[in-house]
Amino acid sequence: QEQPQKKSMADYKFWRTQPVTKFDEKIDDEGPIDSCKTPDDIPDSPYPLLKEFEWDTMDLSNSDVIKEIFDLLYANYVEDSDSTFRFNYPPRFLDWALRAPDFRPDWHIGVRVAGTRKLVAFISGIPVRLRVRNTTIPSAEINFLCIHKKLRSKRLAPLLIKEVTRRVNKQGIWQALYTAGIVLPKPVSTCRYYHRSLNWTKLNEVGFSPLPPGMTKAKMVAKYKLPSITSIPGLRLMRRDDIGQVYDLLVAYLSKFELAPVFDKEELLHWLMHDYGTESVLNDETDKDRVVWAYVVESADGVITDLVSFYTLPSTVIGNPMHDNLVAAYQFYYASTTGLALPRTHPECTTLLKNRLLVLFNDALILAKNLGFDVFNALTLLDNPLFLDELKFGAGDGYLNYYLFNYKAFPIGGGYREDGKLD
Ligand code: NHW
Repeated sequence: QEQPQKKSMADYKFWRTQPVTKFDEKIDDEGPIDSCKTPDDIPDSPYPLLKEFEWDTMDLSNSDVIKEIFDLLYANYVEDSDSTFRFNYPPRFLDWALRAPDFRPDWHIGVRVAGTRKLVAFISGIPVRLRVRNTTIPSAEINFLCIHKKLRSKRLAPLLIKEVTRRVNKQGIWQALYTAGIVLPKPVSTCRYYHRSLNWTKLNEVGFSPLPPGMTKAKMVAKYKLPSITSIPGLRLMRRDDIGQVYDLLVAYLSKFELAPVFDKEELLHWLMHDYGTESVLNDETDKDRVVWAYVVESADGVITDLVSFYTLPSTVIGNPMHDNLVAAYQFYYASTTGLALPRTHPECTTLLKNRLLVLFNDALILAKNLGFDVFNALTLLDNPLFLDELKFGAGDGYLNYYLFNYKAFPIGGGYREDGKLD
């Protein structure tokens, strides 16, 4: 299935006024779109809202406030095209995603009904540094834009976007990264979702995986069967004191790619471990509230050679008599020393790395299956095209478009698109 046909710029009444790349724009050089401003050029007070609404800064250190955001997203956030599934971000996930190191409370923006204080819209930003090829750009990552279903199509989204832009600009930050399933002007990169069944029977019962013609249910279950124990010696849950080696490994691996975040060790520890392994939160792999799992491969002499991680994202199953929840593991950061010393174009590099990733991700699938996940999701990014097909991932209906705000850049391709394996 193709992405919906792009509209022309004229159709985007809001986006055509913003500093984003136009669909037909020819890019001659990479860099900011808008002329340089300073925080003093930016208004001090929020954009006016209709009088029945008011802005609120959401204090996520308060569990009641997280619960309010959870409730808004639970009923109103992203659904698939035929409204069978809706993302269901658990409160602990929101804590992890939004209270990252150096987060700014005023970038967690709510809109409330003035009289009742009911939360009806939300948008968030967190600070990130992005590397686009050789340039590192201080940016915001914008996510969780959500408007209550009853307030849709009233042009509230542009106001939320302008307000978060104002607050980010006030900090002297002029660029942002965001992703969306829909096509807006203009993606810098597009990835396709791939899904690997772990519990085919349940996926079939909720309507996610239809029975292909000529197959039986038993054959489908057999197709996706996995061993119960992992195969790589030295594979274990990451510990906080692994961060030095994991950091060096991931930086070296990500340096091959054109678009990547630039973390410091504290940020990386947050993204891979959240607060696991601290005194207050033990490192229990099976903790039912855990949001991120990171594993490393440690060789006999104590060297970490590989990293693999995934996070949990349950979806509500809408109107199904048998199941109300589908739990997906989403592939997250990974890295391997295999092939790193060779130039990336070297044919042996690809073969070695492919063989390693096949084993590493087969083990990741086993871990996720044993933790009770129903499906393992991945995008066509990093080196994924080397192993997705062989590990029985299937192409999904969804795409994820990556956007840069106020930065024009040449298109960024997938890891191994030239293999012709994508799409
Ligand atoms: S993508 C997930 C977005 N959320 C959902 O899909 C949840 C369910 N849907 C809703 O809540 C991940 C509403 O439908 C939303 C739109 C709120 C989506 N991104 O108010 P109106 C993110 O969170 C444009 C950007 O009438 P609505 C990333 C649309 O094209 N723009 O619509 C967020 C139109 O503009 P146009 C989107 O349905 C990134 C206008 O909104 C969009 O009631 C944000 C219509 O507004 C989307 N996902 O509410 C950008 N969906 O030009 C950050 C629709 O076409 C930019 N629109 O007339 C960077 C800012 C920071 C810069 C710092 C330097």
